[in-house]
Amino acid sequence: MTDWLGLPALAATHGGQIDSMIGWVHVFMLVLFVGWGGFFIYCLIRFRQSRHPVANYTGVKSHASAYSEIAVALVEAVLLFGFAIPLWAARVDRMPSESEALVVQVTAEQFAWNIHYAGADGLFGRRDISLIDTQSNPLGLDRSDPAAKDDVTSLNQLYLPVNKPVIVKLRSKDVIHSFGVPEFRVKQDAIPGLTIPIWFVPNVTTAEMRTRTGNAEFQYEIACAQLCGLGHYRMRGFVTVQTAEDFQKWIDEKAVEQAESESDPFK
Ligand SMILES: [Cu+2]
Repeated sequence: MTDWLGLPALAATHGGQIDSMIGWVHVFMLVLFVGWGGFFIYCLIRFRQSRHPVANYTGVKSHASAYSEIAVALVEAVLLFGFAIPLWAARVDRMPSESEALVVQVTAEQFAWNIHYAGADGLFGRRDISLIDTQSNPLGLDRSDPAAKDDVTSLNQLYLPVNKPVIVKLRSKDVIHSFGVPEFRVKQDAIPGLTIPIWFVPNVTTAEMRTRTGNAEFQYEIACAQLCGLGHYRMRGFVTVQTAEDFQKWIDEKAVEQAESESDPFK
């Protein structure tokens, strides 16, 4: 229904509602544009100087313009209270419970996305600012914490299972960044000092999207959507949406790999 808007391909369950709202806003703006534009042209002709050499200080007596203003305000109120606010409320109030969702911590920094999974125990390991090493441990994860043993971290590569709610807990190490994935219809600022949760349900795997778009290279991209410094343009992350089995395989392999490299003193 909203194909005419030329929006990016849709790959999250809530996106249809957002698209239809964007569609309605465009339809309404088109009606206003044609309406006010037509009225303007009508006035130019109707009140032209050759027909009205002397100004009329009484002006128009009809209330038509006031009524149309009221109608516009009503339609805007319907868009706001009927569509936009309920949609937003569903996003922020009705979070899925953490037990039925995949929780991922995403920490933005100039100019990268640090991804952190809790691993099989579902507990995120301790993070300590004194352990931060920009090359080997950008999150300052304390591998000696038992909860951290099976944690998985990755740089700019977010792997997600398809059709499962994902809660992303967004943070920033330095300045304001913004986590934007157009196909998921998600965009949220990451603010230093705050942990901001966002959630969505990706419903199209990367492989499926590649067949659908006919682009074998297709990747979901996390684009930083706030100008965050000189390297802003290269602050890109990638999302790979996989089947539940493939995702499990990926995270299990990573967990083993990272636990091993941590226990190896000669890594
Ligand atoms: Cu950024």
